[in-house]
Amino acid sequence: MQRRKFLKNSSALTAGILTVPIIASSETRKKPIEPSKGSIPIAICTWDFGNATAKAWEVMNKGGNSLDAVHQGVMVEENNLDNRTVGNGGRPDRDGNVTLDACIMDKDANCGAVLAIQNIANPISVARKVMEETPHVMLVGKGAEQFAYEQGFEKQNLLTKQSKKEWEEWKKTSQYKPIINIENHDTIGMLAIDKNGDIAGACTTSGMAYKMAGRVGDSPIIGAGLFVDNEVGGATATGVGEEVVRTVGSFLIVELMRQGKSPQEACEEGVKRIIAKNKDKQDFQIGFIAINKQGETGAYCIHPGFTFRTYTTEGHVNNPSGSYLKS
Ligand code: SD4
Repeated sequence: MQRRKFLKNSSALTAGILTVPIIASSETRKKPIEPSKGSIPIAICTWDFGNATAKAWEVMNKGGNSLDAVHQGVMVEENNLDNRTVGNGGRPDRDGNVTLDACIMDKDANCGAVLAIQNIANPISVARKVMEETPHVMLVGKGAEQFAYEQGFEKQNLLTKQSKKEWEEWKKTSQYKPIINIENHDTIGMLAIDKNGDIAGACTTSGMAYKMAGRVGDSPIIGAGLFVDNEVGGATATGVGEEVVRTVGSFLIVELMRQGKSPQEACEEGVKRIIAKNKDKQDFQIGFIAINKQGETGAYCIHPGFTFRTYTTEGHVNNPSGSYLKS
């Protein structure tokens, strides 16, 4: 598909009006953009979740801030029943329960998270309520669910027919084996910078398919699955969460950017730290994306196949990430 070109209109930008393509391009770049050109405003997310970045862009185009953009952006995938790795329709744990993890962080380091919440289709909205309506950062399990009902969220059965059928099939062998890029995991992590230059991030997932009951990965853990520092930038992760938690991956990447690394260099270093702790075992995928205050982006993963979406005034593109292993 022909790449759409969008001219930057600086007067429109100052007036808060962005040039937005009506239809999102589904172009996939051939090569990672490296080093990326800075561009503000911007929305980026893990994997090819173009409808989510399009939503985030639309929100900012209507004058919304980066927090609203990432919130509403990732909700698109939470509501997508065909996405069996996020939100409603997500794959269950090994007991057949869909348990969801999500977190959100704003420009002032306010943050909220829900861990292993059940029966609520939009955990990111509950995470935002935790951030805005409670003195806490994290609510887990039954407590998170109870809080959601108090806030007016509806109880919903999140196990779709298709997910149930697949889970019943899985039970015949009960083999717990993440398949690289195929995935039984495809978390959406999103970062955005609005026209004021403020950064926010959100991350939401159903976690590893057929995980042990009660298992939580990196995605709702501030610093691991997501981190934002409005002075520096933001980072978010996808893949086998245990490995991201062990290196506090997203915080590490933001700190590396604070020390002067580009988003690309910082993501590469983040992956290398994980590799260094797994010298004999590389049969798992991790992907990081990052953004700095100038709107430059970076991404890196272990195995080829990870992509990330960027939406700027230049266009809406699915970008292949560079990878530590080459095949
Ligand atoms: C987890 N990091 O629960 C998540 C899964 C994931 O792409 O990222 N999938 O460990």
